[in-house]
Amino acid sequence: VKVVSTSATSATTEQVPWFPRKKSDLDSFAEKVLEMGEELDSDHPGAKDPVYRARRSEITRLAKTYRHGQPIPEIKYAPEEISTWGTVFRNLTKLFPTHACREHQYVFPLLVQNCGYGEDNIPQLETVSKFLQECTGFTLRPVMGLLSSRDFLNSLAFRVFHSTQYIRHHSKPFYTPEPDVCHELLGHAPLFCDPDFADFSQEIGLSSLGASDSDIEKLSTIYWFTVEFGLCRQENEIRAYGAGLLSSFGELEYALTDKPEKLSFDPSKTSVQKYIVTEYQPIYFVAESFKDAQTKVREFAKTLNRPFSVRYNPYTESIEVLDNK
Ligand code: NLE
Ligand code: FE2
Repeated sequence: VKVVSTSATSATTEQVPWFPRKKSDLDSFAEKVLEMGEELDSDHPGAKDPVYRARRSEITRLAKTYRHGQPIPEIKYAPEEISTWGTVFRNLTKLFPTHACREHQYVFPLLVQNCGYGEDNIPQLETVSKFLQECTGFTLRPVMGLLSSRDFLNSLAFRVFHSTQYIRHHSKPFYTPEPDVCHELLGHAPLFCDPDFADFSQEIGLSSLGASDSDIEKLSTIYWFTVEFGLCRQENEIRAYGAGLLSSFGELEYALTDKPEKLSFDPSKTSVQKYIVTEYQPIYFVAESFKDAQTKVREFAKTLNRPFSVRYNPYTESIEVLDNK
């Protein structure tokens, strides 16, 4: 890990992991992807499909050279890609009225009206990013594949969300273990339009700046069980707000049945729960309300080990480090 001094004036020089201070610092993450970027694992449904592989590397190459401030490159999706999107879109929109949280249901029609969401069209990240920016100041940034948890969470501090632009393999439309454009646009984007959810996500990001490796692990586990796979109680029913559920018509349906275990969301327990990344989750955490989850995560973040606090300055798009905790 690179280390930096948190403060030039501080008498004791605190050594903490490097973290981005301004939005353009996120450019340094562009080439550091963990997996599923250009090479596909052998058990990936697209691994033995040379046409799919070539298409993936064409799209990920654009993400690799993307830099802060540039418009996100437009992708001309092929008919087969649009048909995969169509299958996902049709099946999910059937489930949303009974399975999605109310925030998602409120925003979804706005995305249809303003951003070209529809069965026959894969919206462009650039269009959606501009819309999000008007709603909550969140923007999207193209990415090749999975970033490290630290890099991924750090970018949330800037209200930047890393999004893939390629689509899942057509042979498994109902579920993919990795993010793809369906997951980003149908799962994540609607929630980032919600001001409370945006604050909540940025809060996790701010807590992750300069955090120890073990705190990063806790925060990314919380992220996993909320932003990715969170359930919540609304009008006495359980609904999904996690993007991993809202983009998988297989898992969305399964999650609200009696098959998985459902525990109450509690950051001190949730942050240490083990999870699998390649199958439907055996355990979900249910938040009493969206606001409640937000407050609990905020309280939990205060208990983490960090000798300073941070604040985001939206005018300069940079992080201010405060010596007090
Ligand atoms: N399982 C999700 C889907 O099929 O859309 C993607 C999850 C990414 C973390
Ligand atoms: Fe995700």
